[in-house]
Amino acid sequence: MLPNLKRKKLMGSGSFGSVYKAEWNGGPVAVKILHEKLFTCPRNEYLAQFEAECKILQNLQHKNVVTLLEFIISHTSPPMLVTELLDCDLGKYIANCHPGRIPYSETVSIMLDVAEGLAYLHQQNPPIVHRDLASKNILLTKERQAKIADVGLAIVLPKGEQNYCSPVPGTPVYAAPETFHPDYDPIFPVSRGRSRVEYDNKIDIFSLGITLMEVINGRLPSPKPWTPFTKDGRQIPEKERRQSDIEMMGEHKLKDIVFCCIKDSPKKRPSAKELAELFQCESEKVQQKERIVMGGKTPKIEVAVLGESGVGKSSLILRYSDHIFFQEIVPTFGMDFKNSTIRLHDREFTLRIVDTAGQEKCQSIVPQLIRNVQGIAIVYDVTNKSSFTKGVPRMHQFIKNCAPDNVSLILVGNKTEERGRVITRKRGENCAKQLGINYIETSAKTGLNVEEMFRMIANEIYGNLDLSDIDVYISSRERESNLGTESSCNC
Ligand SMILES: Nc1nc2c(ncn2[C@@H]2O[C@H](COP(=O)(O)OP(=O)(O)OP(=O)(O)O)[C@@H](O)[C@H]2O)c(=O)[nH]1
Ligand SMILES: [Mg+2]
Repeated sequence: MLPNLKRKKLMGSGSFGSVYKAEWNGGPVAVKILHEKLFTCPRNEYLAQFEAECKILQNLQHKNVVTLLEFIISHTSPPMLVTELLDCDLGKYIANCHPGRIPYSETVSIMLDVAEGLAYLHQQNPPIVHRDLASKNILLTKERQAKIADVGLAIVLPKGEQNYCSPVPGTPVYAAPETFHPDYDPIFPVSRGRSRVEYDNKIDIFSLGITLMEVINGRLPSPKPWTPFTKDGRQIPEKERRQSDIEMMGEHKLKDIVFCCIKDSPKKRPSAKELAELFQCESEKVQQKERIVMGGKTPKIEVAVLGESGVGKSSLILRYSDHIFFQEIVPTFGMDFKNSTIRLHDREFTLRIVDTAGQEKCQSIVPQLIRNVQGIAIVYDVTNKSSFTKGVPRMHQFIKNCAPDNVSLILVGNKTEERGRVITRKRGENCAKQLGINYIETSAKTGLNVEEMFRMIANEIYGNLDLSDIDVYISSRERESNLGTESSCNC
C-alpha cells in the first residue's frame, strides 16, 4: 500500500479489477486494483512487462487521457494503479443522465475529446493501441470533458508494425472484426484467445465509431449475430451485422463518421488525427450556431465588410440598410455596425453588419472585430488598382490569421457604374476562383446588386454552417436557460 493513501468507497468493478475512490496526499484519486486472475502464467514475465508499460503510461500527459499518477507492482499482491479521479463514465452518463439522447453539441465535444486523446496515444513512438475503447472507459469531468481511461491495458506496438497478439480484451460489441478469429464462440468466449489475430491501431477507430453510435442512439449497440463470422467462416459485413443500430441513427449528421470508422477494412478507416480534425470542424460549426442563437428570439448572423479605405464599404452598408447614398461620406473611424432583418429559407434572421475602417491607422482592432463573425465580404474598388492588387491579399491574410476557420467569404468589386474601370470583371472572377469563394459586382451609388451581395454572404453562411436545424439550437438554449446552470447528471 502507498503511504498517505486512504482507500474509501468502492466505485465499481469491471473485467480487469475493482475501482475505489481514495485520498492520496490529501487529494481525491481513483485506485484500481487489478484482478489476481489476470496475473497467472508466467507471472514474473507478465509483471515485468506490465511494469515497463506502466512506466511509459506514467509519462503520458494529455488533457484527454486519464493521468496515471502512481502504480505499485509487487510479487505478493495484485497490481494497483492510482489515477486522477473523474466524475462519471460515458456509459453511465448515456444511461442515467439523459434518458433521451445526449445533445448534439455535447456529442461533438465528447467525441472530439476522445479522438484527440486517441490521436495522442497513436502518435506515441511506439504507438499505443488502447484495445478496449468503450463508453465505460471514457470518463467525464463535471464540465463534460472526456478522458480516455484504462490505457494501462493497452499494449505498446513497435512503430509501423502490425502485431500478432493473443486475446484482445474488451467487450465484443465494440470490437473490430479483425480482432475475432473465425473460431470465436460467443458462448465460450475464451476461444477468442485461442488463435492469434492480426490487428493495428485501427481497432481503436472501429471502437470509437461504435461508441459514437451508442451516444447517437442512447443505447448500447447490439450487433446480430454477435460474431462477424458465419458458421462456415464467411465474414459478415459490419453494416449488415449492425443494421438495426444503423437504422436507429436515422439521418443523424454524424452517421457518416460512424460509417467511416466501422469499415470492414482497417486501412479504409480514418486515423484518429483525421477524426479529431473532423470533430474539430463540426465543433466550430456548433459553437458558431450557439453564438447565432445567443442574442434573443431571432437568430443573429454577423457579417463584417473588409477592404481598403474608400472602396465603398460604408456606402454599401448604408445603401443596403437605409437605401441611401452619399457622395460625401466621412471615413469610418474604428468600427460601426447596422442591424437589419433577412429571410433565409423561410426563417427570419437578424443580420448584423460590422463596418470596419479601411485606413491603416485604424486597423489594429480589425482582428478583434472579425474573431467571431460568420461571414466576411472583401470589397475592392474596380477603378482603383491597388485596392485590388494590394488590398484583397492583405484583407485575406487578416482573415486567415484572425477569423474563424469556417468563416464564409465573398469578393465584391464595387463602383462598377464609374467610368475609368481598371480591374476587369474577368480578373475579379479569377481572383475569387483562386480563393475558392464567390464573386459579385456592385454599385453602392446606383444600388446595383447591393441587396444581392448581402443575400449572397448570408446564404453562404446558411449553407456553410447548415442552419436548417437552427431551431433545435434555439429550443435547447431555451431549455438550458429554464434549467439554470444545474447539471442534470445524477451519476
Ligand atoms: N461612384 C461611386 N462612388 C462610390 C460608390 N461607393 C462608394 N462611393 C464613394 O466612395 C467614397 C468612399 O466611400 P466609403 O463608403 O466611405 O468607403 P469606405 O470603404 O467605407 O472607406 P473607409 O471607411 O475609410 O474604410 C465616397 O465618396 C463614396 O461616395 C459607388 O458604388 N460608386
Ligand atoms: Mg467606411
